[in-house]
Amino acid sequence: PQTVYLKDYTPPEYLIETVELNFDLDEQLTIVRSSLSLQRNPQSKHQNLALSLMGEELQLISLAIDGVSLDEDEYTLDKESLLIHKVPQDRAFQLKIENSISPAANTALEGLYLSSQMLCTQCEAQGFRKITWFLDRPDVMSRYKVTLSAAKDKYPVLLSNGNKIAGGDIDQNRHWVTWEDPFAKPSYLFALVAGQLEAVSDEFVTHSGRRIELQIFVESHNVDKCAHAMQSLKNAMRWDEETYGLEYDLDLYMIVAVDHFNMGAMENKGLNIFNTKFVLARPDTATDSDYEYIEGVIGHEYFHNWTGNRITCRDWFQLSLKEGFTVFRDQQFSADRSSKAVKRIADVNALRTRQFAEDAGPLAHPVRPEAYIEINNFYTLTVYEKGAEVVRMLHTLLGPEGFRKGCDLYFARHDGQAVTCEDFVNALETANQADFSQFWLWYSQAGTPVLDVTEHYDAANQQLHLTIKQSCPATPGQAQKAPFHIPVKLGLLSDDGSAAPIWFNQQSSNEITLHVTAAEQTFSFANLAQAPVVSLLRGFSAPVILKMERSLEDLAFLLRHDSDTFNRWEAGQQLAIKVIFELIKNLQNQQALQLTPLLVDAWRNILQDKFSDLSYQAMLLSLPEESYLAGLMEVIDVDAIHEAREFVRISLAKQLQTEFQRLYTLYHRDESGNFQADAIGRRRLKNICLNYLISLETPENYELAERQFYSAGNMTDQMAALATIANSRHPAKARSLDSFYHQWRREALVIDKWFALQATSSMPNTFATVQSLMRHHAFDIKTPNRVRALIGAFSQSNPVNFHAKNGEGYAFLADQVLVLNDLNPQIASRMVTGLAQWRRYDEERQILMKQQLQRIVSYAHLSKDVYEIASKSLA
Ligand code: BAL
Ligand code: ZN
Repeated sequence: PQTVYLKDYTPPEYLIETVELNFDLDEQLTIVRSSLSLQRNPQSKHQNLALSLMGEELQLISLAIDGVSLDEDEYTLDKESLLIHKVPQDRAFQLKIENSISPAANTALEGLYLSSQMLCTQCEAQGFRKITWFLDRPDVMSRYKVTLSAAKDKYPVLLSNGNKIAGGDIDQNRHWVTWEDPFAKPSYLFALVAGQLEAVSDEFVTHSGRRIELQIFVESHNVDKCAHAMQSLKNAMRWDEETYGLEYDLDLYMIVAVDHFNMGAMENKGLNIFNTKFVLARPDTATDSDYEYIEGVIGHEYFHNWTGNRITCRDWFQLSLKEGFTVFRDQQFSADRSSKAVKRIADVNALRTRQFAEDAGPLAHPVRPEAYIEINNFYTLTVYEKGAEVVRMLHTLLGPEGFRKGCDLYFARHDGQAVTCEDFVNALETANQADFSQFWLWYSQAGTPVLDVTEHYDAANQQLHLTIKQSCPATPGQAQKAPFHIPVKLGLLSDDGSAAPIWFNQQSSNEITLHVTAAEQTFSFANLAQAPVVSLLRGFSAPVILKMERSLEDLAFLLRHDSDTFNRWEAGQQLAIKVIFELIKNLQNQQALQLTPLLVDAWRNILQDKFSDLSYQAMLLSLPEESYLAGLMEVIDVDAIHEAREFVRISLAKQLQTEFQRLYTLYHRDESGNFQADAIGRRRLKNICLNYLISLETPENYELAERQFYSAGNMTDQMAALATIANSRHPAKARSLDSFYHQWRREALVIDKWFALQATSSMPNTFATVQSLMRHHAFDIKTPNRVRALIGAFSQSNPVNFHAKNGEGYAFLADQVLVLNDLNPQIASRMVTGLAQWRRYDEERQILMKQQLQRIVSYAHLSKDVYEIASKSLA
């Protein structure tokens, strides 16, 4: 397969001003008639008389230029393109293409496909070329007019981008609708939907008084699960006006929920298509976290209307231009809508557990990559989540007003254009007279920077000196790294826990941002009569690994007193990590385990302190996840990690049982349907208490879980109880799982949870369960959500069982990857990542994982998607 390089970018040779598409829709055979008004791009340097269009898996019916049909010798057709040998150079011309496609045969879910009984599209990144031949690249922006015709009974609802301008009956059985989108857009934002759908409608009045019609389309049995998505959309529209001054531009905003979707959702202009997972919610079917994700994703796709659609990417290397920025915007939105502290911790937790692993492995790449084989493989945690952290740092460096000024200039300068990450950073620089030339390295250098910090207190001069050394490990293709510009937020604590004034450069404040720019720098702080306790990297002000020797006592002190909510939580995590790693050492040396009273005291304090934000209190009580601990180990020992962490969980439960029970009883009440932050907090706190309590494996705690499971009126409580049961030796485990399945067998999204719960159980017989679930009649390998719930959850979120020493987990995953490869390459390549980190394990596991990767690479019909991930993992 060929590699595409950023350095080879050239402007398009032709532009397409307008596109008229006519679809004769049918699930077996759809006819597409496309009429393109083309002309040579004055910016193009080529003198080619030919026109090359992208197209895959299409059947050509006819071709004509300005009404004259083309003969077969006037064009060349191959698997990926249509080359018309000669087209007019000095004037605009009309190219008409007629072709057919087969939606029902499309299992890759790119282009036009069938999901349940509905026809829908997914065109990002390069799906449009599976609909018709086109200049399928984001820097070709055109105005679209789309006519859909279909059978009335099967497809009563016909949707596309923009505004509906006409429609009618063709005959008794077929009808048609025409849509027009007044805004020029790249082909990846095209969408159509046809099906038996019901609309849930509402409206939004914009800041300038325009009335926008809002519609969420779902299958009829889901009409009762749209209220939260609709409210989230209205919240997002208001928030973007208030925070960024951005107003919606069309008169209609539509969202369609589909069962089969490779991604979470898609921001098609005026017609978002969503995975049902991020739309549907009812208190009894969706957890509190589901509600939060839905609001976040609805916001994300809405925010794309400006950051992605009005201003789009010049080429796919610039993906983070729209994704990093839009993730940052959705994070800000969710933080404003819920608890800022909890949202930040959740985002950092996800970043450190998953993106840091990507950045440290064979698939590491810069936020703005320079080469790819298959662009679908670059919808990564690095492009999205690290990209968002990079935008967050720009926000920190400029402050909220400066950042907003920069964004205003970006929108004013580039509206209607396809631009680069440089254009974005340049707008922020110009508006603020800032210099981000060194900061730019965050876009171009891969790998997670490491900060090694040492402190020295000089009692005689009452000064504290902090020496910060930065380094960044080599990543594929980048052996050496230049120093980054890293904003490091700092606070100092006096020994009574209050803030010690920070005297820096003759000025005093309670918190400052240090600019770390050199390989080694020392910062000095004056007027400190006593050595303060340092609180560094507050709010996780940069996506770096902080290394600083700290005593358990200092960490416990910060956990009690730090006024920065992120660092307070982080101190508890660091404390638990230190303790767990000591225990891992003991396990590896076959020594007896003992839990230090210091951790018990720290956790007791959290349990006994008063918190206004109970979700935050629950987070403080959570132990670091096994996958995060794994990332910190030189050679990952999955069994020791699991055993040590379990030992801590059980020991804390034993020693603090009364406290856990007290809080459980205090907050266990039926508040189903109440999604206020305080009710969510009560559920979170109670459920983490339950999680500790059930580890004791006593009949009364087992009963507590079972009672909660059967009496719960909301999915958060039911799921939390079932999760503890499934992850234990609870005698009623099989009965509870069966009962749950029968209760929810008609709700696909709940059944996904049922699959995932069993696939992630750390109990010893899980692999056999996974195998039998693969044969369960509710399992369907053609449904991405189900694949992620079973195969994805097992291989990516069940370290002890997936990494079983006999290699059965690895062989199983490779088997499934090869099956998926032939059906849906995008999903297949996502599953390969379970094997990518093979170098991090012991030698025996390395050999077994590598064997499976080699087996995958040698498969005869390997897709580009899977080939790229598997071969890079082996390299
Ligand atoms: N653009 C692909 C889906 C998303 O990031 O919104
Ligand atoms: Zn996005």
